Amino acid sequence: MSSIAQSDFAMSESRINEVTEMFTPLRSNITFTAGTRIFEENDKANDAYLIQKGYVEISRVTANEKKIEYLLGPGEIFGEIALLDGKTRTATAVAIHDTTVAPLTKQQIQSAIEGEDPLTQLLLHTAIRRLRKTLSKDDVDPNLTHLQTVGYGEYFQNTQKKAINYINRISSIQSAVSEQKFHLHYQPIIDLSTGFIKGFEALIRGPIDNPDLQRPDLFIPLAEDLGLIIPLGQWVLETAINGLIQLDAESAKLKLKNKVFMSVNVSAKQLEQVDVVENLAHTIEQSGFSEKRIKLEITETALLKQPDKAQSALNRLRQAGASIAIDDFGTGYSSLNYLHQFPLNTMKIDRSFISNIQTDQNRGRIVSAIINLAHDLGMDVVAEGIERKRELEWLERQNCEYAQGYYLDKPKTLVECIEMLKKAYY
Ligand code: G
Ligand code: G
Ligand code: MN
Repeated sequence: MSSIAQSDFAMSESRINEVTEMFTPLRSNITFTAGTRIFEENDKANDAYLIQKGYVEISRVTANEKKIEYLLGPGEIFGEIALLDGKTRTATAVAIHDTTVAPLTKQQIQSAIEGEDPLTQLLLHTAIRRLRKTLSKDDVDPNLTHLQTVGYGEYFQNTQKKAINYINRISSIQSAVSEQKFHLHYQPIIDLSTGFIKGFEALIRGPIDNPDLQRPDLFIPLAEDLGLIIPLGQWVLETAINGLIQLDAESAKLKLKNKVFMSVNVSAKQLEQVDVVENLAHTIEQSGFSEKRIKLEITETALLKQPDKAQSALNRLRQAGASIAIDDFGTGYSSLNYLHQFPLNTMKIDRSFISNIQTDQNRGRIVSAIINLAHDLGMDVVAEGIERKRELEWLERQNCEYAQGYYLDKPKTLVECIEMLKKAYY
């Protein structure tokens, strides 16, 4: 046997430990018999513990005297302070009955904290720091100025910076939403068989007075976290409908036969609450646009989060007269299983599949297959992100109905779109 394979693939011991840790969500429970000292004051810390069964006494020694601080039972955590601040144990823990605990590793606790928003992280680290200081036996040096006492190391300073930045972003988006500072741009969607404009996608734009929130892919997720996407999404729908009314008026003047559709992006969060869906549905009904002139774009990830809720929301919106497009297809967890379960009319193939489609044969095969799949399921197809002539030419040879992208047109103001209708085709 050759040894090449082994040396090529050998991992260092520390890497193996790292990988094992990553894939071991919980270590197995440990049972301590009554009287066992689990750890002692000033020990180094490796784990915190969640008590499953039994009792643990937490004590500290001050002036040579042991003082019992707590008696902890099932469901309580101990050993978390040293684990969170990386210092030594503030107390001694002794099992006073036979006690079973689930060990929590530093990595688990850190990733739990890092999953929280920056403000929660700051609150938590601040609480731990204050607690550590309260428990500290060292007197604070009276000569320290306030500024020096809060000079807490790089990690904490980063946590502080992130929290300040987060608060500023929150207040920027809150005022932008309440003052309705947004506007919509519209990007044409072209019918590949005629070259005419078939519809537009409404895309939200700032201005938000914060350099970190200039693009919708930056401010939409924050608006979702804060629940602001609900009023914002309702405003987008109403504004896009007004846009469609004006486009129709212009089409009538120009005696254009074909009426355009309006695509509106809808976030998963807007589909979660029945009353929010009801408002959207009502707005669509009120607009009087039937024949699927309003298309709602929803990402596949949004549908899969809570499939049952999503399904009844989509049914309600279809009943109101909207058609439904699945957005960014191919980038989420493309579970093919759901495709036929939801009431979908249109598939929008993500732009990552389209770029250089002509030179990359495999990519071309995938897109062809996606187009056929969509058609078999009764959907029409929009290819997104056409940036080059050759991509458009390739798509024209496929049975893809519609295309959208910078090569055709960038998102533009309503006035510019009305001008575009006058030229009408490419
Ligand atoms: O152009 P663009 O940078 O606008 O959009 C970036 C992302 O933001 C896209 O994924 C798009 O779907 C999303 N987006 C744009 N406008 C809206 C909107 O009005 N509502 C929601 N929920 N998402 C939007
Ligand atoms: O996720 P959604 O499909 O809604 O996003 C549309 C986004 O794609 C918008 O941000 C829009 O500005 C952008 N977009 C539209 N056409 C093109 C294109 O040809 N190339 C690139 N890179 N982005 C595009
Ligand atoms: Mn979209």
